[in-house]
Amino acid sequence: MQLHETIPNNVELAGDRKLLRALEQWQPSFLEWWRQMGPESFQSADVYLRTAVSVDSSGWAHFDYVKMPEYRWGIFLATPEAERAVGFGDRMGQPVWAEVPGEYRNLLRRLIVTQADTEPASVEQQRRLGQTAPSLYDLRNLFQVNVEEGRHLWAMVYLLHRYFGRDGREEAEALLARHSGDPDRPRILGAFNAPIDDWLSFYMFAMFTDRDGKYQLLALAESGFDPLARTTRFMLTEEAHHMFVGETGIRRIVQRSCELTRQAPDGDARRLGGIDLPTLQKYINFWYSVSLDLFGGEISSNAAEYFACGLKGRAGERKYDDHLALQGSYRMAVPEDGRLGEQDVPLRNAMNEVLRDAYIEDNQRGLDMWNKTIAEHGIDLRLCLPSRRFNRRIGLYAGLHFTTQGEPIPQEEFDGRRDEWLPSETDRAYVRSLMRPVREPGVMANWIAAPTKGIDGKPLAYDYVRLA
Ligand code: BYC
Repeated sequence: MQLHETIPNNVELAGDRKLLRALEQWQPSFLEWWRQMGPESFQSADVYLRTAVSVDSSGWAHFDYVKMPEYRWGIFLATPEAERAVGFGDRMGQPVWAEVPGEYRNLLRRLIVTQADTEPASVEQQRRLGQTAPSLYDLRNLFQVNVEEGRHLWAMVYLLHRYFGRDGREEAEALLARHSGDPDRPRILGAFNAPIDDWLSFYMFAMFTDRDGKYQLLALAESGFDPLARTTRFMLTEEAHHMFVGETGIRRIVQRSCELTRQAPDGDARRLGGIDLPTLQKYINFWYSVSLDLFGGEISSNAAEYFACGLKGRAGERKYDDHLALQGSYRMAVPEDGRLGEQDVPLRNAMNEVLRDAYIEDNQRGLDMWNKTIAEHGIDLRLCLPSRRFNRRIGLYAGLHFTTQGEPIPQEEFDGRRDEWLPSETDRAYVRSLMRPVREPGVMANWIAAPTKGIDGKPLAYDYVRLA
């Protein structure tokens, strides 16, 4: 079968011989990468997966059993908007670009490569998790997320091959040559080099890191480079499921943790094999802070340039009144000699921070849901998001030390209290010790509650993964 028949697409692949040839050359490398770096041990299992076969409402969620290497990684762009114009920045009101404007070629390539790099990175980070899935339902969700990240890689590689010529082809190869955590050729952004070797980290990643993905994609969905805007718009429909997996995964752990806390004679869920709420808080502190780093520096001339050129906007640009952002400023806390002062930063240079604000607000909604579950069990503790200054590696607060409340403290104090705030080796070892596979349909590991319903209207006790 020819590539354009196996790759469902709405980009007229069959009629574009040059593109078809380029993708036909890249596909074997991709499949080789998937076999080497994708989910370990489950390549021949039949997985009940959702595949997008078109962008309309009947085609974007087609469910069936599929072996992962045979997944149909489609290339889809959202339906074009007639007479779309650049919605922000110095080119505001001009027609959007159907091809890459020569003067923005490098900037655009960099944005697309950074986005693209995260997709295979996450598959690499999660490759061993299948061995310890807490249920068949969760195992299937992991694989759904993995194949969709693979599809997102295809989406970005399509843009590189179609619009960036030889440079694009080289970048597409390089995407398969960098690897998460590789000391010589690591992935580009920090959080994508952190190992994910337990399911608590996986749900945290899907909650906090995938949500960075949502906000970066929302910002790119505003792009004046129309193929990028349309590609990311369609990716967002899939991203929602990844965050659902994270948010509900943690909610289920919280629920089980509360049940076990109530049952344990001394109120410690660990005694009954659960994950206690204080440990959950530490994992939140870690994954939230590394995900905040993914938005880049608070003050960024790169972000100002992306905005000025109409390449990357704000999430939901339409809800703002001023799309030029030349007048306003953003007041932020800036460290000065061990204290925090305030600085007014020109709005365009604060675009990373504006996007981070929208992200933080969205996370808080998820925490409110988890806290509702805790309150329903009559437990006083509440989970919270630490300060945006806590544990940062990128931007104004990098290299400095703050409490989870955001107060500056000396390094010695931080080092002394580190294990109070972030998962200690003992915490990690404990969480890892709980990771044992459960493969009987409908049964859950002891440390996580059952979800409220199955997938695609199927019962919970369904064979979501048929092991070969
Ligand atoms: N780690 O001006 P600055 C997703 C670099 S997740 C390492 O502060 P800028 C997904 C930066 O490259 C979404 N380096 O920020 C989720 C620059 O380097 P150079 C991914 C970092 O440029 C789960 C320097 O520091 N999408 O989709 O505005 C599963 C100064 O940068 C980091 C995107 O990222 C970091 N955390 O960068 C699967 C969208 N942060 O050039 C998928 C595309 C910054 O000076 N990328 N640096 O050497 C962008 O929009 C921007 O590049 C950034 C911010 C958001 C990364």
